[in-house]
Amino acid sequence: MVNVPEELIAIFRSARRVAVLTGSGISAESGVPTFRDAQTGLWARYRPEDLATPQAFRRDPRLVWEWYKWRRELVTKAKPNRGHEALVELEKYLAQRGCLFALITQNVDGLHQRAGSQQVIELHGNILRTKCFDEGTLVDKWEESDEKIPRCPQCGGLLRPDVVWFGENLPAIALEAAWQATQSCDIFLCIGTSTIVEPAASLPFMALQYGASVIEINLHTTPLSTSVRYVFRGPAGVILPYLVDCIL
Ligand code: BJW
Repeated sequence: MVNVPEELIAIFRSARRVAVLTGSGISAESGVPTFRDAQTGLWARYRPEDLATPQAFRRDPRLVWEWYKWRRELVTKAKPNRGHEALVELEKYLAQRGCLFALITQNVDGLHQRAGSQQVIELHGNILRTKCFDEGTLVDKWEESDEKIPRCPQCGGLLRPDVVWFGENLPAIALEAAWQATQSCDIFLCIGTSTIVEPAASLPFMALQYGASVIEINLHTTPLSTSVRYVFRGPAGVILPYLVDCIL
């Protein structure tokens, strides 16, 4: 089934710093929809400009709130899968050897943390956190209501999910940490992302420029595929556990 070259196993065993970038594909086997997959992706049914921009929220906050409420419930019920778990095993193995590990994720579902990953950098926020649309302050306690969109207890502004919409800057600290990990790693694993959405999409290319061995795990070809030496075609929930078993 999966052929893991001996040289790749050797690269992992001698690595000092490993960085991983994940996208929605790693959570697909937990039942969380991706964005751009034909048929099953969220953007096959909804238009990003209607739901995932600040302008969309200003135009129709109820529509956006309802959509995120549906997704929040879906994510809350989802469980981490074998792909998430394999990354926890990899992090433990590397920690035992004194290696640095960073798990950079574009996902907002928190499944890496729920699986047990420790060093998670969330580039696009977290759907389970809520913040004030006007001031950006995180709000812990608010009441869900069918009639009204919850409001900020401090300023009365509308609340929104703490995720990064198109046209918004990524959290500066997370992005800086992602660049740092990418530029200093020996191995960069790119898992379940279409590598289309910037600035995350540039990270594997940056890793290549800085001399890392870059590995892609994806069901399909992406703009990254032709640039990297190690490509594994298949579900992350199958490939990752196998790869990690070979390394351990
Ligand atoms: C499997 C699998 C299995 C399936 N196993 N694999 C430079 C050039 C052009 C445009 C821009 C640019 N710089 C910035 C932009 C604009 C924009 C952008 O990138 N647009 C592109 C669409 C072109 N970027 C932004 O606006 C970002 N902000 C920014 O850059 O600020 C500065 C700035 C502002 C304005 C102008 C210029 C600069 C913000 C981006 C925010 C992205 N937000 C979202 C929504 C998050 C909240 C929410 O969840 O609702 O983030 S969009 C969505 O896409 C989500 C994801 O994190 C992100 C990436 O998607 P991902 O994870 O890759 O999913 P898919 O569906 O695309 O791919 C899934 C993959 O998995 C596929 O390849 C499958 O084959 C695979 N797969 N099952 C393994 N079992």
